[in-house]
Amino acid sequence: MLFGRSQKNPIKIADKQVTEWKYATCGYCSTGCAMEIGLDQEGKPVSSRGVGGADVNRGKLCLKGIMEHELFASAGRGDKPLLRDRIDQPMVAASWDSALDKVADQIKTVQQKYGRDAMAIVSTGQMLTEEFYTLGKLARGLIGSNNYDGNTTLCMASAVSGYKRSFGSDGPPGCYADFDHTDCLLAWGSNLPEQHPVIYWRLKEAQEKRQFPLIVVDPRVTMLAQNADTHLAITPGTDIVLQNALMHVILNEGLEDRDYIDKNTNGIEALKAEVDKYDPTTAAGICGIDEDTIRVVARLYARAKASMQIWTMGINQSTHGSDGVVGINNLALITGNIGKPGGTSLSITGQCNAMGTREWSSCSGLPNHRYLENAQHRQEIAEFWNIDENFLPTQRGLAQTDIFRAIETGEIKGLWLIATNPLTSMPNTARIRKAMQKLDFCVVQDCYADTESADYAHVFLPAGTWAEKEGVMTNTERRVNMVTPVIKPYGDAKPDLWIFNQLAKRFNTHGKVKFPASAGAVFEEMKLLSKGRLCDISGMTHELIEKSRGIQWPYTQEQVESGEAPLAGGVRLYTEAVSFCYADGKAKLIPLPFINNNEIPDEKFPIWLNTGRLVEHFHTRTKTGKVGNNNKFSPIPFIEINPDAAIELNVKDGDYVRLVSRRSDAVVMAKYTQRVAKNAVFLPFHFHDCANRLTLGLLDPYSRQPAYKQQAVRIEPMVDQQAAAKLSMEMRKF
Ligand SMILES: Nc1nc2c(c(=O)[nH]1)N[C@H]1C(S)=C(S)[C@@H](COP(=O)(O)OP(=O)(O)OC[C@H]3O[C@@H](n4cnc5c(=O)[nH]c(N)nc54)[C@H](O)[C@@H]3O)O[C@H]1N2
Ligand SMILES: Nc1nc2c(c(=O)[nH]1)N[C@H]1C(S)=C(S)[C@@H](COP(=O)(O)OP(=O)(O)OC[C@H]3O[C@@H](n4cnc5c(=O)[nH]c(N)nc54)[C@H](O)[C@@H]3O)O[C@H]1N2
Ligand code: SF4
Ligand SMILES: [Mo]
Repeated sequence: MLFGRSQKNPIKIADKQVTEWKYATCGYCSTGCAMEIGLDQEGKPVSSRGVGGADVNRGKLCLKGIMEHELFASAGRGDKPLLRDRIDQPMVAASWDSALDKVADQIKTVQQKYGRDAMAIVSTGQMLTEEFYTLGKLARGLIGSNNYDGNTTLCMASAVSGYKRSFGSDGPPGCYADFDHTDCLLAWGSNLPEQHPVIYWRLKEAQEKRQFPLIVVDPRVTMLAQNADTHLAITPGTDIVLQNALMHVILNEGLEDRDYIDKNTNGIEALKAEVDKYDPTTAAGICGIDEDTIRVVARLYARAKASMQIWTMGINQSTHGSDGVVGINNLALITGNIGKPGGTSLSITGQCNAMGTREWSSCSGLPNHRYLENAQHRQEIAEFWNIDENFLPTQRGLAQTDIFRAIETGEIKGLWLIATNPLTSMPNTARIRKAMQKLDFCVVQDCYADTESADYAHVFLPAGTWAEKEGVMTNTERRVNMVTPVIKPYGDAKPDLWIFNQLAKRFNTHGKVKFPASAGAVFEEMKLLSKGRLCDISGMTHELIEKSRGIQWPYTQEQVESGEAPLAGGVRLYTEAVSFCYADGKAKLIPLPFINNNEIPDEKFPIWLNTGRLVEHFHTRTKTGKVGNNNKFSPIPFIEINPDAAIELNVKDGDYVRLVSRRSDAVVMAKYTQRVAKNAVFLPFHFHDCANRLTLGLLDPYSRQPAYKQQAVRIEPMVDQQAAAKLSMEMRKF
């Protein structure tokens, strides 16, 4: 039999007639792939390609990046400002001036009536860094609401909090090049091949050359787990038990790095006393990993010359999220695996510029990792911005998740959402919907007008997106890279930076605070504020960043002037002895007692519900839901279900089922796979009125991040499959 197309003419790919390529950094995930967008003769974006000379991706892109040029003119883009007085009225088109006037007036009204903090601002990890910095100046310096935070609370907050607790500062210490030096890689709750495909490619390439062991901790057989040497299918929410048990073995078998511990850390005695309670036999009973495997993994990790850990949402999105990060850092510190090639604890970040917002947005503090709680930091920033120091609060306000609770209680009356879609992304949709209905005033600033959250807006501000704008983004490995304006914003949409600057004029009536108009000028201002700090970018310029295809911070002016600047910037942090950010330069070892406080399956709700992502979709599908070749892969919501469980329930592969939690229900298709255990299902969270109708969202006490990955549901078969299919379709907006 003949396979292939030998009897036919070869496939011809139509020439896209690209006449110019323009530089950008991908606007989806935090890998930070350098890319170029091809424009045809009319200046229309027609193609995307990876940049060969870029250190991150070396010419590669994944299936989201490769189709990213299709976004600019995709369905649902906002093309003009929209207004209404009440949310049960239709929106009407308005001029920019009247929309911005209304936003400024309403913010002032809410603040006068209910107090400054009654106006909350919720931002994102998906704007450019210059925009983050400018919004921070406006929010903290002029509007003066302390209830200003970002969707990063749903995402990176546990990592930030864990880094701060262990090392005294935020800032991932490692880089992708660590894969080329490591002798052992331990990955916690991270599915690189689907969520960071190009980081995975870097890992795979390194592994093929040097054959180091890959150990994956994940309750589900993810694509990364399928490629692992050892897969530890952990009981959901028990990672710190496993971490404590690994440390138990290491400390009791003398496998720790005593010299490193003595020189660089505080707290080994208290840590040892706690982990002594987690012998492998006891731990196995809680975390579900057998005791011998725990011992083998502990020895592998501790004996390797350089060991690396990475993690993503399987750790962060838990009631023990911050502790899980500290546990990873503890393991790294007791074995001396920080700041050396291949020895690191690297948080894989999420959104394209999750790092930029951590560094510069002032969301939970002040620019460049400064704290509101620190008097000197407040003084420095007040002086630099030319505002009264007493205008700044002395303690951070509410985190994003607490802001929605304060709307419920009436403490917050106004909400400005910027590049985030909480109606789909927050846990317990019904509760969020009710909260949104309580607001006196809501403004949504988004590049799409058809988001579920825009349904609750009094004003909609259409923003330019990604490469319709100019500025920088920082990726997982602290690499700052450029986005250049490839095309002008869609319709009458405007860059977020322009919107912030126009609003600033309406609050800055005496012109005391300077708001530079161009991204380049904003960047120059940020450089001044970064000098001498951990995140020093004073040696960078937009031009140099583009020429280098991205530069890692720290990258100082002194290094550049003395000719000592490494080409790619600061590859690793904490490379010197006692260089941590606590006053004595030492890192903290912190004991982590385990308290099981998750919603655990029981008789009524016997199945673990795990939620997460698919390679073809991004978040709430405002973007990938509109790109044919992304949406086609999974246009409808589904669960992964173990065939043994399905057969017992009389559910066939492809049947629609009803998932019921203590919050609500959702109708989804059942897909058979042995990737999930018999007592668990996996549900992608990308679809509106689906996964997050069911989630509980208990919060981590330190980071206030929701536990999206652990909750209990039951599965109900549905008799009328046609009606079920219709229901499932109707639940989605697009
Ligand atoms: N294609 C695509 N890529 C993306 C995104 C996207 O939406 N689509 N989003 C980006 C963003 S913002 C983020 S934050 C990242 C997220 O990237 P990842 O965190 O890699 O993705 P998730 O699917 O959310 O969750 C990762 C894994 O956590 C596991 N997990 C669940 N419970 C536990 C547990 O108790 N312990 C452990 N150890 N693991 C557990 C899940 O089974 C899942 O496989 O992806 C980024 N990249
Ligand atoms: N059940 C469950 N829920 C989850 C998760 C999970 O794993 N499970 N993961 C959580 C995580 S890690 C994250 S990061 C969140 C993401 O949650 P969200 O941030 O709410 O989701 P997005 O769809 O990314 O929303 C971003 C919005 O910004 C808009 N946008 C994009 N670019 C621009 C721009 O340049 N300017 C402006 N103004 N708008 C822009 C998009 O159109 C979109 O509406 O979801 C969280 N929710
Ligand atoms: S791996 Fe991430 S940054 Fe790279 S092309 Fe894919 S979505 Fe974009
Ligand atoms: Mo995220």
